[in-house]
Amino acid sequence: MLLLDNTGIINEILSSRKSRLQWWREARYGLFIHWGLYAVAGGVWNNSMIPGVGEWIMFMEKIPVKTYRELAKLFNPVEFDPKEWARIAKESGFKYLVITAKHHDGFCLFDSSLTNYNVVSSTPFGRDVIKEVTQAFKSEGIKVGFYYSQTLDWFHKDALGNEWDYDPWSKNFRRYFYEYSIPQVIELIKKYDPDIMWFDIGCPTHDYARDLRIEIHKANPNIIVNGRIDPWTIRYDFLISKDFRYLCRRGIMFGDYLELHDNTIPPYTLECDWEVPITHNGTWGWRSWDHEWRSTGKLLQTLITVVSRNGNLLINTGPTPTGKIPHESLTMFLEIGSWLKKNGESIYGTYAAPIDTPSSTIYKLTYRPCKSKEDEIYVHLIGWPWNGQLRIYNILQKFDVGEAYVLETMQALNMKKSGNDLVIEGLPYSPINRLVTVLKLEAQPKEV
Ligand code: FHN
Repeated sequence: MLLLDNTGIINEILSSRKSRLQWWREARYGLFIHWGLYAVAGGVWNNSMIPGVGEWIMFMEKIPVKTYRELAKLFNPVEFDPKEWARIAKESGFKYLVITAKHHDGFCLFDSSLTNYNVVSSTPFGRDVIKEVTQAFKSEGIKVGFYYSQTLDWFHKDALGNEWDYDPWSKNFRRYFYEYSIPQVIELIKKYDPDIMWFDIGCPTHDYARDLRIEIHKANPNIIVNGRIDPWTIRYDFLISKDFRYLCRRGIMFGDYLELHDNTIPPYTLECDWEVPITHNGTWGWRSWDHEWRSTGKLLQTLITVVSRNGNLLINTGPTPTGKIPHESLTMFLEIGSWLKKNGESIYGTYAAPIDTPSSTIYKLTYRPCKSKEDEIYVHLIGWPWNGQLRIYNILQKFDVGEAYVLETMQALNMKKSGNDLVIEGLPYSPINRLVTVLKLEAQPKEV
């Protein structure tokens, strides 16, 4: 009988996916925040810089729970201002947030009734970060998602991951999963009403993923769930095949979209809904000594490339132990926000263009099909044609192009046909936008 019940709700979950994802597909651009006790350590332990990402320091140094938990007494981010974070995110053009509610170290950034190992009960700070951040971001019209480590938990004796404090043979993962992990996810949903639940690493098997997904859907059927709820085995198959199309077909079952490997941009368009999380420097959680920041241009080109291949980009920042967004992230996110104010229509609500574009071009295309008027094709100039002419390959195979102009100035451009290519003429000898100049084409699909 249980299976029959599940079949009904699973069909409901799968059949409502497309409508649930509509806002998420339009959003295209999200802010990822990794914050917790690891920010206090900042990538340093016993006066040594610890290799590996900042939020894994407990694992890298096999720090005993009784030692690591002492960091909670030092967690007092006196500069934390969730409204400032939300204003920065709004100015930066982010449409959704994903913030760590509980990472692998098991520390909860929210007032959980299932454990005192949380920011309200165990720190001098004593404020509910998830509650305040959720209120502030929703007030700015930004959707809110919670990162939750559903499988790894180095604090909980029955969870996977901590084999330096706990005997692996004495673990009871089922007890952890069904009596702690799922109830805590439902607690987050009922207390804070997120739009996304963002899981990580994957559940050990499909059964765990199915049961978790069913409980989420029962609590709120509108919540979007990322692909890392599904078993990690699927992703490792990919590591062997290296075929992103395979991952598209097999990568998700109970997730709503495919979550690619960290910092992995597929070399071609994926036909499924997908997102890639990327770091801004070399870590997710704050590391005081990590100054290897990707440039604004690199971040923007990554955003454009990801959207041009049907994806969403989730860019991370790891706030400092005092609660500030790192200055480098603040500066570069705002620069991209300024660009998006002038060119955002070429990103939000656009898709991969159905045009066979060679990979070596100096431009990336995005596309918005329109029902009531010509379709819109956006040409993002990653490089610059120093002879004033830009050849757009194969576009005339599928479209008749009526008009072409510079998006941010509305300056009309001359064009001529060259076989199946369109040649834009009369471009100035230097880029119009110092980051990326965007051209807009009004295009009528050809009858096939
Ligand atoms: O182990 C985590 C890591 O700390 C970080 O949260 C990333 C973000 O995508 N996810 C896992 C590694 O893929």
